[in-house]
Amino acid sequence: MATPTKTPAVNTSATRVLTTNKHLIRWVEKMAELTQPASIHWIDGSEEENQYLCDQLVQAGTFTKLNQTLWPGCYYARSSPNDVARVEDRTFICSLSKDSAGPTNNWEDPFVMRKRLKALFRGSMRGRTMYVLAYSMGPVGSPLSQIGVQLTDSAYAVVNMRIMARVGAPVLAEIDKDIKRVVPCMHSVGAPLAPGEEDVPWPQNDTKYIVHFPETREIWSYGSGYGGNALLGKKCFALRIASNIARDEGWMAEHMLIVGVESPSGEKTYVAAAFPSACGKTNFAMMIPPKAFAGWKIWTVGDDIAWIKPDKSGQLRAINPEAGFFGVAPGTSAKTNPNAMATLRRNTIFTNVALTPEGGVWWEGMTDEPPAECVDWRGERWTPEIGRTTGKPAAHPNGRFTSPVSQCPSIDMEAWESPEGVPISAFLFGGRRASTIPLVFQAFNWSSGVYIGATMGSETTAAAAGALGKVRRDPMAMLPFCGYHMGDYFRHWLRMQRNLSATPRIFHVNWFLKDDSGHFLWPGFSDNMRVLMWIVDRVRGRAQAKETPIGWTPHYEDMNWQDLDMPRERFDQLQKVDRTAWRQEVMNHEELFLLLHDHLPPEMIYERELLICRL
Ligand code: TSX
Ligand code: MN
Repeated sequence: MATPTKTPAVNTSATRVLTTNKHLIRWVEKMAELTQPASIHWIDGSEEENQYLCDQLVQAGTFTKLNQTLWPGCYYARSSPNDVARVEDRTFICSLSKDSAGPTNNWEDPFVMRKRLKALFRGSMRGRTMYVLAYSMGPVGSPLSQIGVQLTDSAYAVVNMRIMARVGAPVLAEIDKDIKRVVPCMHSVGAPLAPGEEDVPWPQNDTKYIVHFPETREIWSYGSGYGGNALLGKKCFALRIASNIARDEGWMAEHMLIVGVESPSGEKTYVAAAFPSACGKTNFAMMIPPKAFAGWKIWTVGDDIAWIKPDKSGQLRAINPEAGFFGVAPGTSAKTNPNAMATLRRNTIFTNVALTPEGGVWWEGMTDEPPAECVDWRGERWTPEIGRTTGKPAAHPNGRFTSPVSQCPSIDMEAWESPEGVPISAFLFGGRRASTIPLVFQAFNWSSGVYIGATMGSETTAAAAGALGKVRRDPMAMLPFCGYHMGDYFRHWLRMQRNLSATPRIFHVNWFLKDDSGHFLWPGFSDNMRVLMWIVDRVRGRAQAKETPIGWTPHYEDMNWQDLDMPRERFDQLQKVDRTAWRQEVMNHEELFLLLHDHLPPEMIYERELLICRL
């Protein structure tokens, strides 16, 4: 199955200090004194070093090398069943005052938390190597980029971070220039090894803490080796800490994908979009237009996070701070997302999916036919029959692939690493809503658009989450990721307009409307291009629109229906604004506003009143 691994070469970079920055060296020494690692390894980011770490992970049983003919450069990992997702109830924003964290974040007094963390981290790396991982979120040297240094006892975190961010020597060189503040990130899986004690494939601790200190710009993560808990550049830095930096410095750290829409004449329009989870964000970011759109192209810049800043002329420009995709595997297929499937064919780390007998991977939705037999994400034998009788999936629903952005066929080669970022012409908000919210509508102006983003929500799909089909508000898809009070976050959005010469147009989309018998009204996927084209035409001042109480909506005639059976009646149903349903909708907005009332900008109240009047 897996090809035998070579004995790792001597790890020459271990214990070699790769910086001249005295503050960094002193901090690393201090943290080593606290956590007591057996050795320290400064990550240089080289190919040889990565191979050495992957070999180590194979030896430790964390990684299985996949069949290198079918899956070149790919590895497979299974986590502990107790460490499969972000832990929101263990995630803290430790600002000096509870008030600045807001009611939607967990808060603890920073002095109390620091004491607790010190106790947890004391000796937590015993018997392990502490890796010093310098990383840049955004292209190295870009004025929009930020630097972090993660100290971690997880080689799994290091090799994943090497895909997700720019790491090692070039970043250390940037640190040595001493021009940018560095965000210190402490990470321990919390599983020290006694002398002679044998390691487990997935070390972790049942006690978990994901802690952010917004004022001192620090991250401390304990007990988990998984995804957003352990790859600290992603949700912890690029969203929770960066949202604080962005508010202070007048830019935006958003949970948004970025795509470029190219017309047949070569005109490129960039849009950024925020969707809650389970809305197909990565699919949208890599969308292939239908045949009817000959000459149109979607270029991927990012699938998860956007850092957006006004340039000197007052135009918003965005970068993708990441260098990889950490995508949900189940549901990803040649049908739903061919570009993702092409991206993950090589140099990819798969976590918590199923392992096939030929040394490949599989997950629910990848193919119509499941493999006759495989090993599931728990390491147990799985057959379609076992799946049917036990109801257990082969892959964990949150199973992931970690793949380099550069391997995506739709990657915007010209622009995705441009240090100045791409110009943003439109913001899209979206949600999964079976009724009430039309396929697409455009906000009247910036503040009504902020209101639309602030009140967006999605219907829950997971029966396990309780109330199936209940709308859960997720403002700008930032509820779990805003590192400060959500009310202040809306205020920051409203304030941003003052520094802009041309404000991006704001739209809301909903691919998930259903008819009375529960069938989807909109085909979705590639056909979303039809909506995107109207959006681009609106931005460019080319398309007409109809005024409704909630915003501007497309005329049937202004959309391209070639190769799609879309009767006018069906379109009317997709674009219907039901005043009765909307009055109920606005009532539900109040619930969120009451929660945030003491920091809610008055504009949000005014926008709600205006909407009620129009309804
Ligand atoms: O990702 C999705 N997108 C965005 C694609 C660019 N999904 C997948 C679910 C989210 C994880 C969608 N599902 C989309 C969508 O636009 N739309 C739907 C709903 C849907 C599902 C199946 C069909 C149609 C719509 N199938 C047929 O019509 C045959
Ligand atoms: Mn995300």
